[in-house]
Order: sequence, then structure tokens, then C-alpha cells
Amino acid sequence: MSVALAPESVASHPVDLLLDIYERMLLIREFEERVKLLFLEGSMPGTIHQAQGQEGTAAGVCFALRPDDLITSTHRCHGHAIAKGVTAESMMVELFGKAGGCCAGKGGSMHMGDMAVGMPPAIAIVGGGIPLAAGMALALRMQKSDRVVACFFGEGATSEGAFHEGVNLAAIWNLPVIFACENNRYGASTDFSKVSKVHRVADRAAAYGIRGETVDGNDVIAVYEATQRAAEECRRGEGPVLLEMLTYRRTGHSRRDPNHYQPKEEQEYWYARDPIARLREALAPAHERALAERDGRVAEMIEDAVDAARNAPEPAPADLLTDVYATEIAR
Ligand SMILES: Cc1ncc(C[n+]2csc(CCOP(=O)(O)OP(=O)(O)O)c2C)c(N)n1
Repeated sequence: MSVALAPESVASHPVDLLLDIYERMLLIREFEERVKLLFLEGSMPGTIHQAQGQEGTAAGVCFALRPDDLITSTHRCHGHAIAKGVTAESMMVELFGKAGGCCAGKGGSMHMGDMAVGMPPAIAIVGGGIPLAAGMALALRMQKSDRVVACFFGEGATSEGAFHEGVNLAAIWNLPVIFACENNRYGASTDFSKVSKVHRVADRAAAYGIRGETVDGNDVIAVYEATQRAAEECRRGEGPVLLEMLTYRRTGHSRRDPNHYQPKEEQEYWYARDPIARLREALAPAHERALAERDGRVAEMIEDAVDAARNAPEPAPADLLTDVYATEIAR
């Protein structure tokens, strides 16, 4: 049994919404688990950074957004992409480096995205998405739109100059950005306490005169509610907001990292707070049949994605230089 979610917060949301969130988080987990095996068997080029354990932050943020809102992402982008609506199939094809992938086979693991669902390809330069999010939000403001941008990054990125510049710019212009920090404690293998005297990322909001908030990132409902609050503020012109979500990755930083630096007691603390198990246990046994249906659907989606990736054609040499320039934000 996991550490339970607050019953009153579970009861305050429609069951169908919670089932949808559960399904999406499970899709992220199962996608990552299958990718791990496919990577080890040598089916995909490059390296991978995986997000098992962090499904609550990805899904909690993205479900609280409108479909026309935008996100930016990082080297650890698989979960964000699935949460925002990029299909598992187009991502699996992408990981195989095949034509028909969400970035035409040219992006790979660290650059997932699809402008059709409001996600420009992720940026693997740590902190690189932060000024970009401010710029996208400025573009939306100039278009007189009420869309918002959610900008994902890790706590390690908050020591980059790009964080200071991007957040400060968004702050002085009240831009509609939710700075969504996934604080999983480690930047690669380095504990955050070794690189920052400020231990709560949300406390850094004071330096920019904006609101900061820390939530349990493994409580998907808490993340969803906090993002809704932040999005409303942004739409009213009262943004940006710095949202810190405490979470934990269950894998190494990348596939070659065995994560020996994570103490056993710390792992046990977080494994008892797995975001998927917590929501499942909150919905079962009352909704066991619906949960089982969602489990079956996810399993099918993963099989279909792998079949599609294995059978997809290689990119044509003639397409080498297509799709390599920036996309304009559709109005
Ligand atoms: C500017 C820059 N410096 C270093 C790296 C190498 N690098 C990739 S991920 C990473 C750690 C990032 O930690 P964090 O921002 O907390 O994100 P997490 O990996 O925990 O999701 C580093 C140092 C990079 N990609 N870009």
C-alpha cells in the first residue's frame, strides 16, 4: 500500500477525469519501461533520459492546461510529450529514427514534440527552454491571446543563467508562464544541496517578485490544482508563477547511470509515494473495472506503437534538410 492521497481532494474531482489522468500516467510509465528494454536490445540510436516516477508532474500540469496552451520541455521529455498529447506511436517511431516520427526521425529522445498539440521540440540544453517560454509567452501576449505556457525544467536548471534571465524577463512583463520545476533532487548525480544554499526552489520566486509555491509532485491531484491556480493567474495577466513540484526519478539520470547515489531509505520513501499507485489505490476497488479497461488500453497502445516503429520506413535521404527550421506559433 502507498501513502494515501487525501480522500477529500479525490472526491472533489469527476471520476472520469481521474481515470483519464491515471491512464495517461500509466501510458508514460509503460512507454518508458518498454523503451528501456528496446534501448538495451539496441533498437534505437543515441541515449535516453527517462521519467519513471515523475508521471504525476507531467500529467498533473498538462491536464490542467487547455489544449491550445503551450509547453516547453527538456532532455527528460518523454513524459511531458505524452502528457500533452503527442502520441506514443509517433514518439516510438521517432525513437527508432524512422520517417513518420513526431519530429520526422530527426529529433530522437531529447527533442520530442509536436506543434499540433502545443509542444515545440524539447530542448536538451539545461535551462534552454526557460527564455524560450518567456519569448513564446510574449508572442501570445502580442497576439492578444489568453493562452499560457508551462515551462518544464529540473531543479538543476535553476542555477543556470538562463533561468535568471528568463524568469526575470517574464516577471517584469507579467508574462503568462508557469515555470514548472520538477525537483527530483538530483542534477545527474549531484544532490541539489551541494549546488544551492536555497533548498526550496519556490523561495527563489521572491528574487523576481513573483508567486512561488511548492507541492507534492507525486500527488497528481495537488499538481493539477496548483497548475489550475497558476494558469488562472496567468490568464488574468498576473503571471508568471514559479511552481516547484517535489518528485523522484526511479531510474538513473540516463541509461548508463545505475543511480547508486540514491540512498535506499530515500528510494523507499518515494516508492511508497508512487504517483500512479497512489491514484490507482484511491480509485480502487470502487472503479476496478474501469481501471482494468484503462490498463488494457494502455497495453494495446504500447504494442501498436512498437509494431508501428518496427515497420516504419527509414527517412529518405532527399528529406535530410526538410523540417529543420523553427515553426511559427499558430494563431
Ligand atoms: C547547459 C548544459 N549543461 C550541462 C548539460 C548536461 N546535463 C544534461 S542533464 C543534466 C542534469 C540536469 O538536471 P536537472 O535540471 O535537475 O534535470 P533532471 O535531469 O533532474 O530532469 C546535465 C548536467 C546540458 N545538457 N546542458
